Amino acid sequence: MGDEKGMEGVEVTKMKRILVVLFFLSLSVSISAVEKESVMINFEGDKTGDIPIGFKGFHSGIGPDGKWEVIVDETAQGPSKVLAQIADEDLEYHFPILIYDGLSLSDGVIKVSFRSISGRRDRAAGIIFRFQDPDNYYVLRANALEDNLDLYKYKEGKRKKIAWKDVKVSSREWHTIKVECRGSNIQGYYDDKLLIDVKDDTYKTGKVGLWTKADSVIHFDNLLIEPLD
Ligand SMILES: [Ca+2]
Repeated sequence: MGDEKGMEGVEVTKMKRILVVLFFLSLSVSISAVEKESVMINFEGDKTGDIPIGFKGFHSGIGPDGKWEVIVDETAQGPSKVLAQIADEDLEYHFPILIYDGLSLSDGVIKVSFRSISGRRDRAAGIIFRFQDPDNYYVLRANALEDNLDLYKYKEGKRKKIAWKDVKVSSREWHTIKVECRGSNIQGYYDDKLLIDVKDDTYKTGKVGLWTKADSVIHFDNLLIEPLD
């Protein structure tokens, strides 16, 4: 009897181990599936007037969240729905943010098309990456009033410029910005031209999103999020 009980105990322990292994296997499969999937968001399936599905609004600095909604822009390439940030708060240290809630990214490529519509203080369009919270993240942004591409780090709500390059950024025309990050290497592209190439290891992973500044009214389209191995 004693032996039988012992055997049962061994069997139960084995079964538990198998279940634990299966659990962690399924966990690692689902995590890698999320991290390795490329996402292209063109907003065509979203409802005009709404925040696109899967996104969440925040802000850095002072003032309210931005006002983000899907609108029709006849100048967009191909299909014509785009994402617009239409609030035009006349505040200096104010940064509307819209985060894609679907995945966290460590190494990857993030690219978006944008068009600066208006803004007297700023006409700035940015890609947020390795987002921890609205006070801690990186942003690569182009500004059509300043004609430059800058990379900033936000840490505990304070903004620090890490790298920058002067480049002509016209208003009301479509352009692209792109981030490529691998470990501490961060590269910034404007219209597919490499302009920023630096190292920073403050943040290693985090969510991805879009960013504007002050009274910038910006249209965004074709947000690509591509994890790298
Ligand atoms: Ca579109």
